[in-house]
Amino acid sequence: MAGIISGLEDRGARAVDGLAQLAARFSGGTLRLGVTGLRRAGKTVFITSLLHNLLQAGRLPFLDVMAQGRFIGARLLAQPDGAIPRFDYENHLAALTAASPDWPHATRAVSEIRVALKFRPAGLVRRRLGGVGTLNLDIIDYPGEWLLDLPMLGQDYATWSAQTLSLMQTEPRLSLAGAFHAALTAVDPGGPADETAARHLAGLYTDFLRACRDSNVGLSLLQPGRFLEPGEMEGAPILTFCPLPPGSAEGRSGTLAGLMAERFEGYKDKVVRRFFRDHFARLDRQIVLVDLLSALNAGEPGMEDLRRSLSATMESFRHGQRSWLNWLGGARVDRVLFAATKADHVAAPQHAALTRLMEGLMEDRMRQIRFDGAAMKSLSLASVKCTDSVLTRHEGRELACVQGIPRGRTQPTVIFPGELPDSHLGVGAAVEDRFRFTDFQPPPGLGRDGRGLPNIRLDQALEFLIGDRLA
Ligand SMILES: Nc1nc2c(ncn2[C@@H]2O[C@H](COP(=O)(O)OP(=O)(O)OP(=O)(O)O)[C@@H](O)[C@H]2O)c(=O)[nH]1
Ligand SMILES: [Mg+2]
Repeated sequence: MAGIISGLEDRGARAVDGLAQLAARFSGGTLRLGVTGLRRAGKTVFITSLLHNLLQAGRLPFLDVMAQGRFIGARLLAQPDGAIPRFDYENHLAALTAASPDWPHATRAVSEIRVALKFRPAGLVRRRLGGVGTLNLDIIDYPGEWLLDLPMLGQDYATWSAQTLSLMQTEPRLSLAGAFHAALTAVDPGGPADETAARHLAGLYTDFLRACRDSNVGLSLLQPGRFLEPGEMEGAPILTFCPLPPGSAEGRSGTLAGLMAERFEGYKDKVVRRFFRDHFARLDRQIVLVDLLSALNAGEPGMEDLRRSLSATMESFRHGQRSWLNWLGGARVDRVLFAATKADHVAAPQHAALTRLMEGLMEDRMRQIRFDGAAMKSLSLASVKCTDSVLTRHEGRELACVQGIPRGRTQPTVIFPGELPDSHLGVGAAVEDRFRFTDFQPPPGLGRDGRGLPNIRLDQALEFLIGDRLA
């Protein structure tokens, strides 16, 4: 009898165990978080601060799992894809927390990281079952330049050439494209497919893209991204093309335009499609980091360039509700967070205006995402808070300023960056006297208090992005 009872107990315990595991898996599992942002948008700093705050159970007061005391801890695990380098969390953190702190370098290749989050589920039933949930969060970092290749997937060579050359007819691109335009007038797209000519033109076009990137005029839309950050493709023939005036020659092989068109298609197929398939096709959640303030420094053309680049890029992602049917056709992103980054560049009373400005700029794209059925939210955040908001008086008026150490300096300075406009429309081209959004150094002593890196609204971002999976 005793044997039967213990056997029953055993089975009962196993069943409870199984249920607990199931319940835990239900609220945990694996989540791929897509961090989408153009170059310098703040991806690497965001990922580093997010990991640090999770690993230290740090400054995330409004993340429910923390606020409710259910968070057990976080650990870095081996990433699922052993063929990709691991995100260099330790070195990025070391740069930020060094005696003379600095920002991580611009990213030059893809990397990946997995962090496991352990927590006690919130529901009474699941708690009674004694389950502990584990959520594996997978995140990819990559050079922002590569993101802008995604819109090329929907274009053929003639369309891409026409769009690119038309953009190059207006300032500020026109002045930067002098040498390339001069060389174009001397070539015949219908002439023979001469490798030397192709190399020469592609070289001049790459110089033009570099000049755009290095200029201070807020040019975001620079394609193809691998021309600027070739990664492992440095010197590959597939990178030897450029836009040519569209005609009929691109359809004829043996012509210069035909050669360029073949390489364009090869680039799409071997580089862009592969990048998308390997890293973006299976995202569950997405945060879009928007560096609005740098664009605003460049006036209305800078804002328009940012809008155009981000909107085109966002078209590549599949947004919508999850359903069993979706699983057959590949995952959909069911939550999208638009985040205006570097909010610490402006004083706290301006944060709502910063968010509104981003919402205005991305209005069409946001409407589309909502229509597709994904949940959406927008906010402004700082992954690493480098300033304090201070009020000063100037000519009898109170001004909301920020105090921090401007890049390249050593002493804290009070700066009035300017008041944000209500709309991106009508900002005008000459904004030098209105806005001065300065870059700041990371403050000294970061991480020394053993808590997470100081930030603005990282907890709210995380609550929206993964909070439901930690419930
Ligand atoms: N003040 C402040 N500056 C930030 C913050 N996040 C990023 N920055 C600034 O923005 C720069 C770019 O940030 P990254 O995280 O390297 O940007 P990224 O998107 O990874 O850029 P790529 O690697 O070039 O694609 C940094 O060097 C900082 O100057 C922030 O939270 N606060
Ligand atoms: Mg980076």
